[in-house]
Amino acid sequence: MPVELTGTGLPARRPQRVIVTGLASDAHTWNLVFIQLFIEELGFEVTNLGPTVPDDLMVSECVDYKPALIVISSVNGHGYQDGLRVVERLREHPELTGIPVVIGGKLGISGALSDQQIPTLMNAGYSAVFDDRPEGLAGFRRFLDAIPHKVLT
Ligand code: B12
Repeated sequence: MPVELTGTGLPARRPQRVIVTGLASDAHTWNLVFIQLFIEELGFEVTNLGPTVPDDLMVSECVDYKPALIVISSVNGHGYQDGLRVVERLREHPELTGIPVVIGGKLGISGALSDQQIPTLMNAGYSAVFDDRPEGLAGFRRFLDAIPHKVLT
């Protein structure tokens, strides 16, 4: 099948979908809006599930959308505990095992996580953890840049 080309002769690309979601206990919203706009500026389509998302709803929406990436944002201090629980729910679903899942924000009760907590989140199933440190957004941007866009055929 021929590849669809743009006016510049480059292959046309379909934006990949990213799911942005808060966690069940977290009522904060502006972190989610900020992350949605940040991701959209890099050319992705975002479905933002909003704050206080129950685990079951998060899993079912991710199964329905089959996004290229799942981004969890939390700032209320429960992100570490809730994030551990929810990634296990996502990873135990056969249709979600191969989808990258990242978490970021103010994940601990005093903001940043300890050096032991990040490997624990990674071992639980996250593809990356972006703690609330100055380099967090730059690292997240590099992570997004590495996600290939689909070429239209
Ligand atoms: C507004 C606010 C509220 C409002 C929220 C209203 C709303 N509709 O959102 C209300 C009053 C409801 C609220 C409630 C609470 N809050 Co409040 N809240 C804030 C406040 C003042 C601003 C948050 C905000 O909107 N920031 C603007 C957004 C754009 O920035 P951000 O959230 O910081 O996100 C940035 C980064 O974290 C990062 N980021 C976030 N997610 C992700 C994801 C990825 C992948 C990446 C890479 C980066 C990233 O990027 C963002 C931009 O830089 C902060 C303090 C502060 N100045 O930050 C406290 C704060 C977040 N709240 C806090 C707390 C403790 C609470 C409560 C528990 C208080 C209580 N005892 O009831 C409750 C929790 C309610 C709940 N169920 O979640 C603490 C959290 C402590 C922690 N994590 O260490 C903070 C930090 C205040 C403090 N210094 O203690 N809060």
